[in-house]
Amino acid sequence: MTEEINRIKKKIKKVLDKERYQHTLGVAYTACSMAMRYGENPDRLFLAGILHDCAKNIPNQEKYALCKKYKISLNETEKIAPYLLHSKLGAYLAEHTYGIKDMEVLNAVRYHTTGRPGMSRIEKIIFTADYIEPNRKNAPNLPEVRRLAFTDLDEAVVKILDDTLEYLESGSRPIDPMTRMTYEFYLDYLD
Ligand code: DGI
Ligand code: FE
Ligand code: FE
Repeated sequence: MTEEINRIKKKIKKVLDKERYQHTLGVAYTACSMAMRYGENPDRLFLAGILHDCAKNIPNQEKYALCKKYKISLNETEKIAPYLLHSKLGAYLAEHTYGIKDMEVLNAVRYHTTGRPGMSRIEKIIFTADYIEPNRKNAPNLPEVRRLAFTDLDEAVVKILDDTLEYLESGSRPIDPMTRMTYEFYLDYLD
């Protein structure tokens, strides 16, 4: 692994709790394997995986304060569901605190929770690796999504969004318009 990745990995370990760090390593190695499957650069995917939840353990109040300070604009759903903020804020920190310039890596962090229409392959890999990494235990249809992740990435993305939307609807949780837009985009895309 490169010097840069090792440096960032050490920093990330300090800002995450134990469980979140284990999840982060799981995402990094899963994304790395998927990079090998799809002919992407494993280092870029490892780096994106290591960084994707870098803002997760910041207290919610502080997340809002930092978004305001850094002029990160929030939609209505993000204003009421603070746990959604860690992706946008994470992308900002990845760029400005961790010194990442690779735009695709930054976008993979930015859109890892909701996805977005027209994701790059790197973004799709992080979105999927976050859902299937080995420490995940309770997500629905895990065996199927894990298989799809290595056979048909777009189908994996649709399945994850389908299950996520169902989970959010069943609990009357606020749905970020981006999550639905991504789902509809990839559903059309598969036809
Ligand atoms: O940060 P992680 O837990 O590793 O994973 P994540 O960033 O993908 O966050 C997963 C959670 O985000 C999961 O409980 C579903 C939720 N989520 C995804 N899309 C939406 C959403 N929550 C709301 N309220 N609205 C969404 O559109
Ligand atoms: Fe996350
Ligand atoms: Fe995650």
